[in-house]
Amino acid sequence: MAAPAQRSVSGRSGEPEASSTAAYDAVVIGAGFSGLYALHRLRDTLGLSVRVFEEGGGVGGTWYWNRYPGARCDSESYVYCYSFSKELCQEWQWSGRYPEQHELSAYLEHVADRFELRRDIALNTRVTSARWCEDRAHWEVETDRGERVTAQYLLTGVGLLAAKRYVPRIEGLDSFEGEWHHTGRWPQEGVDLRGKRVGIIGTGSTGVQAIPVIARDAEHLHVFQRSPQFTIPARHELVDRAFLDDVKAHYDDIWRKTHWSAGGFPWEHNGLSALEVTSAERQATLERLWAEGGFKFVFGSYKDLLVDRRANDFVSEFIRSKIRERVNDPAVAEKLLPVDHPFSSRRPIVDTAYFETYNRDNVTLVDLRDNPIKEITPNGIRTEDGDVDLDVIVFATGFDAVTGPFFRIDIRGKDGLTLKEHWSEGPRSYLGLANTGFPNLFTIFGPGSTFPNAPVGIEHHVDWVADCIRHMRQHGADVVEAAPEAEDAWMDRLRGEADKTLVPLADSWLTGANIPGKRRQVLIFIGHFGQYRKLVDEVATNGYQGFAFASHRVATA
Ligand code: NA7
Repeated sequence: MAAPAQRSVSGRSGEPEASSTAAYDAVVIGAGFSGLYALHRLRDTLGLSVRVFEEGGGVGGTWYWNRYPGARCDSESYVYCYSFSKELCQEWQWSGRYPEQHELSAYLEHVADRFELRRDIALNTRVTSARWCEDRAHWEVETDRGERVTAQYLLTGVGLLAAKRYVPRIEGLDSFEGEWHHTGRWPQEGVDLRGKRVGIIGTGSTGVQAIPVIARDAEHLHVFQRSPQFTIPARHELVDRAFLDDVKAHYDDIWRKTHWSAGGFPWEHNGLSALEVTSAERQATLERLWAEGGFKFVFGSYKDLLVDRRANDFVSEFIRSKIRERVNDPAVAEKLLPVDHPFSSRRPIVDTAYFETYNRDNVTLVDLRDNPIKEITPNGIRTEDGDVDLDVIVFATGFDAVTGPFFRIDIRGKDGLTLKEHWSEGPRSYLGLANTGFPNLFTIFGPGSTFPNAPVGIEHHVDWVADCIRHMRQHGADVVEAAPEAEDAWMDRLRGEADKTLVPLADSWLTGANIPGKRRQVLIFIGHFGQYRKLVDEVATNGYQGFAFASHRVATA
């Protein structure tokens, strides 16, 4: 395969050469789980020349940026990792059930070293624009460091969330005399919260992880809660060295199950409806899953939990009863009960001692539904009921998900059409992988793809793209584009799948409802991951239905 015309190599330091105009087979945006695997797969198995641009000062993507206190993965370590290398699976030792941020970051750094990826990654380099050049059938990519390169293929590995944090506009923030931080851009050197009066806004997955940890250090923690949440206990302690060693002995089987499962985990629902069993049976099942902890409570539970409101009500009420048990003060417990959305209509949350934290003397819950924030003052947060003096404000307020990371880049397809214009009525895609009018652009884990345990979904996408590129090269095609009717049909299907579930009932980043003014639309394919995988794979085996291939060389001959 083609070597780059004028190679611009950046090593560990990530220093790009100024004003380089190298030509690559592929450019990959982002060096998280997606970008690292894409580089390895395209370079080392297809022989392509590849350049990866990463905004962060290290590899890791989400796990580079999210360093807030308590940051850890809520998927089990042994499946929240790559499966492509048996050797890597056997070599790497996870310390426990859910890896903390630093462990995941170390894992991805190790992957970068082990597969010699660093030499093709430019760190501290943000892609600012990517334009499709129809005449030359390639992408022209520019970075904020003045690098200009071309590539036949452009792959985005920008992630669903971390690249575009959301800080709500609250009057007076600029006047605050203490420190404030968003959890998604936590300072590298950390923040010393010992003895400080801390306020945290947001009780999503991030807030739920951060609150118990911050409470241990802070003199006092005020939690500003807008919506109460359902959470499932993590139960780290149930996985030990012996279990993780046993996983290694059975990895092939575990991956086989995981790759075709509903959520990218090695388990399936129990085949039963929550409506067809007795209440004693249901209680026993839920108690057993509750004791096991983690996402199995969702994906290893009743088959109608996520699609039938009546089945869901049993489970939602079960969790509410647990919250009442976990919180000592009944008045506080009442404020913590989620009542405005069904369990799992938002992305489920896994917690460690979250609700018990409200039993501490140094933690105060501020219920923003009764007592909204009026403004931020130099000294803290002013609510309708009065002032809360603070040294530090933590925004655990989430991200402009799915579209936000793309809109930070000026991406232009055929005839100068911007991605923003193409997505003016909400993001579109074919299979979550491709867009009409944007030839040779592949969106790894992009809008309209599934949202399973992330590395599992990412590996599938990257493998699919690599196979597609191989197919093109074998058949003399150098341009691929999704047909408009295929994209339309996929969007219809996406809406149809979402409407079968309870997801549209909740305000969350999954529906775009977390950002004021953002169009409300289910942004991903809500459905069984294994079935999605089968469907997308069948598109390929049936000759890439819905895609049009062309040969630029023939067209311009
Ligand atoms: P989320 O899940 O979007 O949660 C954001 C939280 O911030 C949530 O509790 C919001 O309340 C709260 N929020 C947002 N804006 C405000 C304002 N203006 N006032 C008060 N509270 C506000 O983000 P996370 O970072 O926790 O998790 C994102 C994903 O990362 C997660 O799904 C996992 O996939 C990992 P709301 O509930 O909207 O009322």
